[in-house]
Amino acid sequence: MSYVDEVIERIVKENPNEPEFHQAVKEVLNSLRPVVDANEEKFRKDALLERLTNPERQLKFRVPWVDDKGQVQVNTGYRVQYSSAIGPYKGGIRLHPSVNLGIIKFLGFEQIFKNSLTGLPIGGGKGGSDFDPKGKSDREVMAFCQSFMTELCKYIGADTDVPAGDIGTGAREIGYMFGQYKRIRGVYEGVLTGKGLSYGGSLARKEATGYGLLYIVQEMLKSKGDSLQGKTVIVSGAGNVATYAIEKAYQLGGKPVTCSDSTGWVYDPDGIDLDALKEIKEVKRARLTEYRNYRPNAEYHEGRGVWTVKADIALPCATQNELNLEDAKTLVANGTKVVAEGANMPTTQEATDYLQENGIIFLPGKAANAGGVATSALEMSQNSERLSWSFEEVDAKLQGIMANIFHNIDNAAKKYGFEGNYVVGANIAGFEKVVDAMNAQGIV
Ligand code: NDP
Ligand code: 2IT
Repeated sequence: MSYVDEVIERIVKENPNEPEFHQAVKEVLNSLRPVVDANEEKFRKDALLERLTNPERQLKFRVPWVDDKGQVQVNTGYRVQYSSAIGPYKGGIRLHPSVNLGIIKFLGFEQIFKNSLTGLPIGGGKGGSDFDPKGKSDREVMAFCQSFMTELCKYIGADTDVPAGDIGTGAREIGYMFGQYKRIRGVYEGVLTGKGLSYGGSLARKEATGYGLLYIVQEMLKSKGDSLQGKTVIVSGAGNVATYAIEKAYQLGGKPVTCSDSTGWVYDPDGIDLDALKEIKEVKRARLTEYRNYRPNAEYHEGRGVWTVKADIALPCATQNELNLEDAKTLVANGTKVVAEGANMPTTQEATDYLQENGIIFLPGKAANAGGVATSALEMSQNSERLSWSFEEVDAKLQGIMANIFHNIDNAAKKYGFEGNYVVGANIAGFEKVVDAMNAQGIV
């Protein structure tokens, strides 16, 4: 049996009931075959893939807090410190009822390669909790965040592990967590990114993931003599990534016509009303059902259905496995040309295969959504030098980083004979730097 198959089999056996983790490991290791097969003897002897796929450390802890009725609630907190081969652990904190260890491991594993692709010195990690911020008062969210950080603060720091936002964790949650870290540890340092601008945050971090997604799509189109001008874009999600993907799609001449949340989706043939979306989601924290109060001509549908709308470009920006084989068939039948992942692993493996087999250009999340974490690393740099850069400066760096990522994954795919396969290109390009650092640092 090949080394890759052996390690995949072992991962599945040793980590039962973690399907998303298996999915992420299989996707990465399967595309690393050309590199691993060429170095099989050395990699096997060094147990390189076992070390790569086993987190350096996994933390799981109790998070008790008191709700507004005086009832004590108990959630579970996680932080998986996956790989510090190329820098301090770096990755977001997800707050969603679906969070479990397998979800955090899949996200942490992806993060290793994504962070490597940014070209910046950041290792891979991820954290979260099954806490659901939806419908909670500000005081309840603060109570949870303070309790979560009271435990987590023992294990993180500006030079060791730097968490950030993800699903359910935005500026409000980062603020409460930062305050508690500072109070307990007594240090004012860049231990979290995505901070507010008044206490060490970076301009353009809020926009960075969505903007970066459109920058890489633009760079890819440019390489084919095309552009976003006049392109219809379908977007899922209505959170941080989706909102700023929609904003940048407009700025680059595209027309985004959909968005969605976990209850339903909107099709606005005139183009999504960005101000309405921001007011509904960022200010009111409300449901998309409200969208028709702003735009009576738009359609609102319960359930899922964004991928049924005919468009040139599809941007899944909500959550894992939200675009399945049926959706992929619909996209192909509708003549969609590009799928670029704003979310982490939003496309199932079967759907990814179908899209690629049918000539759709597919940009995987670890490349396409890397603009967020890249800008987090820029926030760390600003915190270290105790300076703040202008929006234009950060945005220009972000554009450069996304263009570089595109060319790196494009070149890696070509080098190994998989031209145009950006899944293979991203996994190999991300892996090469990590493996080089691992080899240099000995058996650790
Ligand atoms: P937000 O919490 O801001 O928004 C998430 C959006 O997705 C919401 O509209 C939410 O709807 C929807 N959603 C979440 N879970 C589900 C679900 N199970 N079913 C249907 N809809 C769902 O998160 P972000 O925008 O920050 O994150 C979106 C994706 O992008 C995630 O995969 C995240 O890991 C990834 N990502 C985020 C980065 C960042 O910088 N924030 C960076 C790189 C990747 P509802 O509100 O109804 O739950
Ligand atoms: O998935 C991701 O890259 C993020 N949620 C952002 C991580 C970060 O450290 O900014």
